[in-house]
Amino acid sequence: MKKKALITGITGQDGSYLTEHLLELGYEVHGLVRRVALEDPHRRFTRIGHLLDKVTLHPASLESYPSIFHVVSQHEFNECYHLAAQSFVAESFRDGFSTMNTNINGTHYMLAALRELQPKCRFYFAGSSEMFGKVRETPQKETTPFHPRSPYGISKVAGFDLTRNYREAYDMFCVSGILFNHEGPRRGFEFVTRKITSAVARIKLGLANELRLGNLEAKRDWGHAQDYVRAMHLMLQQETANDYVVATGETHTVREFCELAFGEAGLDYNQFVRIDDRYLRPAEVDLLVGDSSKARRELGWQPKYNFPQLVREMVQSDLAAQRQQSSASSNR
Ligand code: NDP
Ligand code: GDR
Repeated sequence: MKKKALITGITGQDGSYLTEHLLELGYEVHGLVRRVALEDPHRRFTRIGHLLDKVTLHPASLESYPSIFHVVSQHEFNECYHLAAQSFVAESFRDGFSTMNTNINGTHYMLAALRELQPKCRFYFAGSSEMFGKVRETPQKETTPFHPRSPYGISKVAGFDLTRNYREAYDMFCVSGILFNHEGPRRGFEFVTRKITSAVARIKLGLANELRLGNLEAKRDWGHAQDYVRAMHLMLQQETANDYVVATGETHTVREFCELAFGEAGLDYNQFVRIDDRYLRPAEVDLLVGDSSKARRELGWQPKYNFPQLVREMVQSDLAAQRQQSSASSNR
């Protein structure tokens, strides 16, 4: 019997890589998507366009319990990966209310529907290193206290607590991955890594002459999303439910990312990067670096990509895409 997985946030970066991974493992994959996405597939399904004939999509809204309940009542799922969220930290400062609503209530609705209809379904919650925020120790591990610094971080702490509470109160297999930043060519353009690599491509091809950024000294532990979705799957294959930090253990500044990314295209970032206060955050997370030894020991997980490989892949992918776009528009 094929295992059935339900992925919320299947149209996002992680959802698309996780779908590929689960299909390779022989899973039947279902995705929960917004109804508007089904109505506008060319724009909304850019990351899963190549997978559409291999997955089953269900329209639902994270803001509506009945719509989630309906999807969960349609099939018997073995595993549920709850990845959908308003995931952009800066946006959560602009609209903390909708971030909280989507991220906290959406998670609660998923858990409540599973408890009611399929308590045996294993549940993965997409926790985040943003929960550590103003870090109390370095590196951060599963036992490090949380101190979130944004509405987004607060919403993820609430999701983490809900997940743990369903595990303890109802004996359900519910786990949280505490994942540090993970990137790749499918990363959204608003996040700093993709903002940098897409700008490098435009600058290299003479389509732009500067890149405006905020805090260049923030330090992040950046891994590759393809490596991180493997850890999500492994967490749901364990005998007992447990939470795990997933990280590379290396930290780099945004400045270092710029230096490497511009360097990959033969450019000097100093000539193009400008500081713009609009991109500074009211409260910043200065330093993140994770200790993932528990995941490495218990899950047998380790990343395949290192930092320079990640940056190179993102820059080369954006250069190729930009060249293709430029030649397509010059042929018109
Ligand atoms: P993305 O922003 O790429 O994807 C977010 C997904 O959530 C999209 O599929 C989006 O759908 C969906 N979504 C957002 N709001 C709603 C809503 N109201 N109703 C239904 N669906 C919604 O995020 P990532 O793939 O990078 O991250 C996946 C998860 O992991 C998120 O929960 C994120 O917070 C968390 N995380 C990510 C990390 C990272 O570095 N990438 C690190 C740690 C945690 P649509 O396409 O329709 O907008
Ligand atoms: P983050 O990712 O907030 O860590 O959340 P992001 O790439 O947005 O920011 C990383 C760091 O870069 C600094 N920065 C800028 N960021 C953006 N977006 N744009 C800029 O112009 C800019 N200039 C400097 C930021 O201040 C920050 O310090 C990501 C998301 O994927 C979350 O969903 C996830 O939970 C965490 O990673 C782990």
